[in-house]
Amino acid sequence: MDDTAGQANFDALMAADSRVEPRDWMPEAYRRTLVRQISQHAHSEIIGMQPEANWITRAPSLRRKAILMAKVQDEAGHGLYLYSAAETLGTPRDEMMEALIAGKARYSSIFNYPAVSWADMGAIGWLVDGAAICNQVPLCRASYGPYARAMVRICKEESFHQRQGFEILLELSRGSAVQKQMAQDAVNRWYAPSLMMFGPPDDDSPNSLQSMAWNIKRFSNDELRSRFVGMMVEQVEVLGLTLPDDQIRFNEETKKWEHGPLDWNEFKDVLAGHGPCNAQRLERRRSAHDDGAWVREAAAAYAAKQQAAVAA
Ligand code: FAQ
Repeated sequence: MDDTAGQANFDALMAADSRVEPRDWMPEAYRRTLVRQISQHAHSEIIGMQPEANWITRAPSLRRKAILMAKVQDEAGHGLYLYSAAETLGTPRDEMMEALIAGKARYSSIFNYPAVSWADMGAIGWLVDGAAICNQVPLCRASYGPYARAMVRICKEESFHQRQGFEILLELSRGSAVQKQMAQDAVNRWYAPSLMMFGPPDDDSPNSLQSMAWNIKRFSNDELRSRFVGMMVEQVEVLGLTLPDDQIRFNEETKKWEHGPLDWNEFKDVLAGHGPCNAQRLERRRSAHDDGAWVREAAAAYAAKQQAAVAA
C-alpha cells in the first residue's frame, strides 16, 4: 500500500473505531506515540516490582508471602506482554531495555517512592493498582490491537491485585490501634502520588489530544483522576480509614469528583530523576540486567546451536 492509500485506510479504521494491526500501514507519529506509551508502561511494570519485592521476605505470614510473590511475578508478566506488543511496532526489546537502564526512558512516577512499612503493600495494592485499573480498563479499547489485547489480561490480574491490597488494609484497620494507624499512614503517603499517576493536568498534557484523536487514550488525565477519586471515596469508608484530602467533593454541576491541589513541582522533580528512590530503582534494574547476562548468552548460544542443527 502506498502512503496515500495507507493513510486513507488508517483514517477509515479510526473513523470506524476499529483496530490497527501490526502489518497495517500507520502514520509514523502514531507508531512513535505507541512505542513511547507502551514501552513506558512496560518499564513501569518491571520497575514496579521493586517496592513490593523488597517486602517478600518480611511478609507477616506464609499466606501473605505466597500472595505477594504471585503479584510480583504477575507484574513481570505484564512487562513481558507489553514489551512484546511494542516489538510488533518494530522496536527491539534490547533497545527499550538499554534506554531504561541508561536512564533515558520514562516509567511511572509512583515507583520512585519508598515502601516503608507492611501497610504500604496494602496501600500500593489498593491505591496504585486501583489507579492502574482505572487508567487501563479504557486501554482495552485502544486502537492498536496487540496493546488492547495485552491490556485485557493485565486488567484482570490488576483487579486481583487491588483486592489483595484492600484486604491487607482492611485487616490492619480492624486490628490494634497501632495497626490501624499504620494503615492510615500508608494511605496518607500513597494518596497524592497515586493521583499523579494519571499524568499532568489536561491543560499541561501535550500528548492527550492527539492520543485521544487516535483512539489510544479514551479519556483525559483529569477525567480519569476524577473517576478514581470517586471510587476511592466509597471504598475508604468500608476500610474505616480516611483520605488525606479535605477538599474532595462531588460537583453536581459538572457531575465530577473534585480533589485538593496536587504538588505538580514534586511530580516534575520525580520525572526529572530527583524522586526519593529514582537512583536506587535504576541501580537495582542495572544490576539485575548485568546479573542476567549469562542467561541471555546461554539462550542465544542454544538458539544458534538449534539453528545450526536445522541447517546441517
Ligand atoms: N509518570 O502528555 P502526557 C502500574 C509523562 S502500571 C511518569 O499526559 P500521555 C501497574 C508522559 O510520558 C503504571 N511519566 O502523556 C503496577 C509524557 O512524557 P513523554 C503505568 C509520566 O502519554 C502496579 C509527559 O509526562 N501505567 O502501575 C506520568 O498522554 C503496582 C506528558 O504527559 C501506564 O503507563 C507519570 N505518572 O499520558 C505495577 C499506563 N504521567 O513520554 C507494579 C499507560 C505522564 O512525552 C505494582 N500510559 N508522564 O516524554 C498512559 O495511560 C499514559 O502514558 C499516561 C500519560 C496517562 C501515563
